[in-house]
Amino acid sequence: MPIVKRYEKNPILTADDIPYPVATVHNAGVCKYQDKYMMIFRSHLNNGRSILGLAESLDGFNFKVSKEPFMIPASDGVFGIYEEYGVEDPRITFIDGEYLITYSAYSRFGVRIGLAKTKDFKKIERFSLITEADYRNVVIFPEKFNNLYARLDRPHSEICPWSIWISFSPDLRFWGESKLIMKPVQYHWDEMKIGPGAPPFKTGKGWLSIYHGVFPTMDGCVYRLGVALHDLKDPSRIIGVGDNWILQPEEVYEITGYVHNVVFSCGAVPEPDGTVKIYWGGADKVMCVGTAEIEALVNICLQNSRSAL
Ligand code: BMA
Repeated sequence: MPIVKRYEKNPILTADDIPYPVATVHNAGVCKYQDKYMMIFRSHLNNGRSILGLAESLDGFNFKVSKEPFMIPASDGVFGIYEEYGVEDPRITFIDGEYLITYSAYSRFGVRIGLAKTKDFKKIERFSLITEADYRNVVIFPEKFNNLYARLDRPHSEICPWSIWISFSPDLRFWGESKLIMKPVQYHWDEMKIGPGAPPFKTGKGWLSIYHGVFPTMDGCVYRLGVALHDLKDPSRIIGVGDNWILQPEEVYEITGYVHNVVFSCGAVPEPDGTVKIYWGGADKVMCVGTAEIEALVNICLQNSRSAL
């Protein structure tokens, strides 16, 4: 039995489903909003730069795409400067009555993370650029800890393998108390670099975080997904990291596409029946979904773990 059961009608969205010209639809953040699932996905335009689109669904599997893009690079102000080359890889967190959207903002100055907010998926307010350059994969926890927001992220470094860090903030604007909490493991499926995937969700045993890990081969890099469990009260404490990946590129739409051999997640939706819907981009080209038992993912972290650091 695979840990993540792929939906039999994958891929659930392709560029053909998008009512404006795009080359891909991948790396989507997904959340529940009222009685619907909302998906904010990334698309490469035909010039290689990315924008974000919106789709909604009643069952989490069949999505209807909005006619217009959801977010295109800002044209002026500070966001205009730092989004010049595109916006990518959105993640959604619901907290304090609003949906926070973190995304990678690309420009001639590098990649940094933007934070936008929405209450209704119609009006969107860009709030702040919350990192300097050379950060990606920011996911915000859906609860505060000692009155502070918490986020996981992945800075780039030449000295240290690219690892997962945690930071805290009183207001979502100013972040600090930063600490490296999880590193790649040498000659392991995640040895080259790791990064947060979906925003963590709460389980009885801890916060479950789905992350991606990259292994370099002679045929290019392979992107896979793994799981880690963080302490419920102190998310900087990792209880266990699963030794094995939970998902790797296996289907044709994951092995070949825009970039070969990629499964990359930016969103997961836990359900009341104890399962979680995990969403991932296949080969940076299409959107896919699968389901897993939350308890099974937790057990992977607890029973067959590798060290976090
Ligand atoms: C990463 C990011 C992701 C992408 C992945 C695989 O570095 O750019 O957006 O899915 O590479 O190409």
